Amino acid sequence: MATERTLSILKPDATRRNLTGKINTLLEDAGLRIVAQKRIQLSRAQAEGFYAVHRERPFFNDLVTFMISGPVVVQVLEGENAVQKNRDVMGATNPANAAEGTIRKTFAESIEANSAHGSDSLENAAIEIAYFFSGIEIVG
Ligand code: IDP
Ligand code: MG
Repeated sequence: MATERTLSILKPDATRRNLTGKINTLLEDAGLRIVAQKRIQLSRAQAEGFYAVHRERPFFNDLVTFMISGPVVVQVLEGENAVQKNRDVMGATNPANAAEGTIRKTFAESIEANSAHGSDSLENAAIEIAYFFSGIEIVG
């Protein structure tokens, strides 16, 4: 398996409840290294751009409104098989279906306010990382 990088976002429900440290501990304990991180307030246009692939989904407007309801922490995670590993640590989209010990099972409030985002493929990871970070902000 190759060393990969993936984009993670700690969502507004997580920053609001002061959970970023606890979530980072789960990520780091799984072997993922936080090689870039910043706390930002997304604009509506920025959130719409990030989630453009979901534009036709019925929950798109609600999702964007949620994602701009407070600050987020955007991160680049690095490690062996990082894309899938982060998906595993996050758990299923709906916390009701997420496995014990996962971020979403432990912390998510709902299918929408589910505490974390993780890229779903290596190709999308590269696109999503470039959306938020320049090369010199990532220190492996
Ligand atoms: P993922 O985050 O597990 O990859 P996606 O299907 O890519 O899930 O959906 C992106 C985000 O949209 C989810 O993390 C969640 O916040 C929100 N979302 C997904 N499905 C629903 C839904 O059925 N209702 C409300 N929000 C949803
Ligand atoms: Mg997704």
